[in-house]
Amino acid sequence: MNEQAKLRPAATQSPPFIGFGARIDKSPFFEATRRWGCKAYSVYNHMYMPLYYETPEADFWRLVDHVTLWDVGVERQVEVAGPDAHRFAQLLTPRNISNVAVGQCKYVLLTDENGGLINDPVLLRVAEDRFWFSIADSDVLLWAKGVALGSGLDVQVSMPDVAPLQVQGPKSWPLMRDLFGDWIDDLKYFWSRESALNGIPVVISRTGWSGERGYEIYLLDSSRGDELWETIMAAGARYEIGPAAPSTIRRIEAGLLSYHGDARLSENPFELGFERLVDLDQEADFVGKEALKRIKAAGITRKMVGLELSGPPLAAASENPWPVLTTEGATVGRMPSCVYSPRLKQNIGMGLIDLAHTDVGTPLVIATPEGERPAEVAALPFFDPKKQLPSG
Ligand code: THG
Repeated sequence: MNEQAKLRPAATQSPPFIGFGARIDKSPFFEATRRWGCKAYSVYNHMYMPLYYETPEADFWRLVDHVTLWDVGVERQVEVAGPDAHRFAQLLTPRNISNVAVGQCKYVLLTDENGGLINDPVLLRVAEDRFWFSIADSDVLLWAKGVALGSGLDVQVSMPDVAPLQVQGPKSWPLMRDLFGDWIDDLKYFWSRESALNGIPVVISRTGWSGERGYEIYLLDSSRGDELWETIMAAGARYEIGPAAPSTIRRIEAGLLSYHGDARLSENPFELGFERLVDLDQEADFVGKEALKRIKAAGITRKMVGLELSGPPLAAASENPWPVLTTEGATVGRMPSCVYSPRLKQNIGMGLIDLAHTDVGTPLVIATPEGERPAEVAALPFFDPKKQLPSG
């Protein structure tokens, strides 16, 4: 380190750039996101993912009051097709998917042989013998290919050229009706349907990562990304649409898991409060079944909880998980996700804490980069506890 750098603490230096290059892929909407003023990107599934446009807070208000358009081309589809597709899809997940109808979607977990979390995708049954795992940030294509090789089942595992957009916010409903027709009124939460917009082939699902009412539009012809984006923006002008991205504020309010940040292979579904996504009594086998039976019988030792931090808005984002301590100073967990909610006027977070300290109301201390902050265990989600906004 040179002398000048030593004099300046890291926090006061402007953050370094991450290079753009051929090793990281661009979605069919990438040029549109640049044109519409995306100010920061992250990397997710080996692709650039927009983070925000105006400010994270302004984008949040537009999401909860109006409607926003997100480039989530990073949600790759791992397709499982062939005569044994249904059996193989079941082999990959602890959730019982025996009754999933064509057109239906399910939030599912994928686990490894130890019951550790591989991914938490949305599953779409796009045809009788064709399933899409719409994945979070881990290499499910390679995992699924490996499991398929050893399974002896007749399936093809691939990653088709499909790029989703999310249209999220209360006004997504009238906007989607204007774009696609009255049948949008009948599309139920976690159902999907094939459609087209000016001849652009798409799949529509009523899903999303916002805790608000919303839809996803999966583009099937990647040469027409720009056209699709601009058509939606033009139709959305009367609803005050704006470009945005997965909102950290809104998803922590909703208690939605961010894979790899909040949990990864080292965590199991029970620690994450996902009992409802695990069916140990089903007849079918799935990867991790025996391990999850053992974990359930032995009981978990730590749990994901909500945390409310007192004090003024925190400036620092949780670049690294912050240590969570008891009021006596013993480390009892970590908090990977934390944000200031301008609606709740509170710093809120999610963390994995030793079980003895997870009752709602338990006082704790968070060691933030800005100093120690008193905190309290809170129930998840922080907002809309019955999840009526997305499903209503
Ligand atoms: N849509 C699609 N693919 C995705 C996401 C998405 N892939 C990446 C990431 N998001 C996957 N993770 C999630 C996490 C939560 C939800 C969806 C995807 C979700 N949860 C609801 C909840 O917790 O209230 C509903 C859960 C349930 O059905 O029980 O929607 O957003 N295509």
